[in-house]
Amino acid sequence: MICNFINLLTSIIRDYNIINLNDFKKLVDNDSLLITTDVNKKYMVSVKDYLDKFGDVMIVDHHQDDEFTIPAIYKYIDIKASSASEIITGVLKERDIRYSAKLANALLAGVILDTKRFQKNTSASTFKAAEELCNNGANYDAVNRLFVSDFKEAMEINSLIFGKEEIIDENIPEDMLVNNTVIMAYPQILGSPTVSFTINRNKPSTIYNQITLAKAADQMLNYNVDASFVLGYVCPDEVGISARSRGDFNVGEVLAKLQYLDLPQVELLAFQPLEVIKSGGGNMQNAGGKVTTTDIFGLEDEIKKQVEERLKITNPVSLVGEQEKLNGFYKR
Ligand SMILES: [Mn+2]
Repeated sequence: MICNFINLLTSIIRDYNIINLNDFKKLVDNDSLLITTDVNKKYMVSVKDYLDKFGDVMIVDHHQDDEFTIPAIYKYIDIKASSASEIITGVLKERDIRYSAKLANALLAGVILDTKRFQKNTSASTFKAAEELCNNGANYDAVNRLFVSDFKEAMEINSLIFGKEEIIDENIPEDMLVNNTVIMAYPQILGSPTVSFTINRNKPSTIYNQITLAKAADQMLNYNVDASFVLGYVCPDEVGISARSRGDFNVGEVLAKLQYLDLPQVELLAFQPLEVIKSGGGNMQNAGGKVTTTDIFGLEDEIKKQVEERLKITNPVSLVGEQEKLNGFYKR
């Protein structure tokens, strides 16, 4: 998958003059225009220390702006758009700008990535953008093939999500199973949102790549959950969090709250209050963060508390519990 992407990218890059940060420092002046797309936070761009050097700044994005947004005179932010690619496709059409099939493929890849192949955050304008891109030479089948999954990575994600282990303990009257993923329902007047929480509860200290956590959170949206949170150590004393939502439940706001909390950590000294927002934040449907802590379960409790506060429910119903009685089937 990576290889296909690199091929697509290098063929696009050949059409442009790409510069590195050193060239940039020599070239930037008051006549320079910075255009950021799919990102608007100062702390997420590589030129964050040189923002005042640009004459003008333009933002084209689908992430909510906030106090960390790069100051810009030209801002085109549409948080209802599925992806920045959808917005750009609209602009290209509106302005009647011609573009190559290569670029059409790259934009379609952006739409497919952000919508999980049109499974989330997809509106009539998303389909319109896809149609437009296909009419301009994008090949849906070819772009789709860029997203085939890696088998080993799928195994890791699946064992993180579905992992369960028997605890056979003389002190516990009944043998139990520990599930990595729990699903809670929060009864409301209208409907009952469900939220999943995934941690490798059986081997909590396992180190994961943040991307694996994000893909696991993504995958949980294939099931009957409205929002998913996946936590895992990304370093021995740092927990990565990835959250996804398919609808109105704002996971970005839940994770942003973490920075204001005193987490019940084992190593309170190691906690850096701004870490969460610095390394992630997010929007309504996609959010990520990192917290310096050695207490992954304490962090999970804090996130659960935030979710309860948000949904105004203090006693959610567990649909899939952390522990379940071990039936004979699992016993060896
Ligand atoms: Mn995006």
